[in-house]
Amino acid sequence: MPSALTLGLLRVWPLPADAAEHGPALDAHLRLNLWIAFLLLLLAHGLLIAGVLWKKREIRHSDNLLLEYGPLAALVLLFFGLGVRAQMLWADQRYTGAAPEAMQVEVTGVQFAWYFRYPGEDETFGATSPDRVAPGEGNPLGIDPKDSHGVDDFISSQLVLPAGREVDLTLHAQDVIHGFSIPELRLKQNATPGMTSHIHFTATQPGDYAILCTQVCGLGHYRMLSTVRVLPEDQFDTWLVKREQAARANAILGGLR
Ligand SMILES: [Cu+2]
Repeated sequence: MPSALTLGLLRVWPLPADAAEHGPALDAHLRLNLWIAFLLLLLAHGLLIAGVLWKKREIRHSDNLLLEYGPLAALVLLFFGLGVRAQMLWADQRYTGAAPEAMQVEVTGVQFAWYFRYPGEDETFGATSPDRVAPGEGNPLGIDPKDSHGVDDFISSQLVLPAGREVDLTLHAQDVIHGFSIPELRLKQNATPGMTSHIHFTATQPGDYAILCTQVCGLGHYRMLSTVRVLPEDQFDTWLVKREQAARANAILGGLR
């Protein structure tokens, strides 16, 4: 429903660029909600003004039950429908399950940084344990050196993703609740200590986008800022191979292989 008003509002308060496959449906639902709220506001004020100007002064209950409860029931149905639709859009990234071939990346929130772990050539994450967490010794996620799956895992301070390929993110937190949020990818999911959360999605537009923490997680919350770099698929593959080779070289140097 493009109109002078929407165009004007969008100019004052534009949505960020849409860089994910599921984004347009979410945006359309958001706009639909705003339009319905706006039209209901006009309608309600119109009725109020009309009532004050032309109708009887006394306030009394109508004998017409349909007139009294009909609009109420219609509103309940309308907002219930909008809520169900919103819940379905939300669940699409969470409860439907990612495709088996989706790329796996683990996101860990720590006061005050994000770590991104890739599973390496074996495409399987190594086991971690909290008592092995030692950022000063180069093991901020507590990867267990005895688990062979972990030998080729590598950690990046920047989230690098391919455009056009489904990604399955596994979210963890080490200390308090952090809010993983990428406005351009229309993603927001809490990372909660002791819990594993998943979101899956497909980025469409290559570019650099900000990753924010949307939970006030402590004094350094403001600097819990990272970036996601969405690359065209061939460039992503080059990056991945380079990082996997470096991880393998590290493992050989460290005597793990
Ligand atoms: Cu945080």
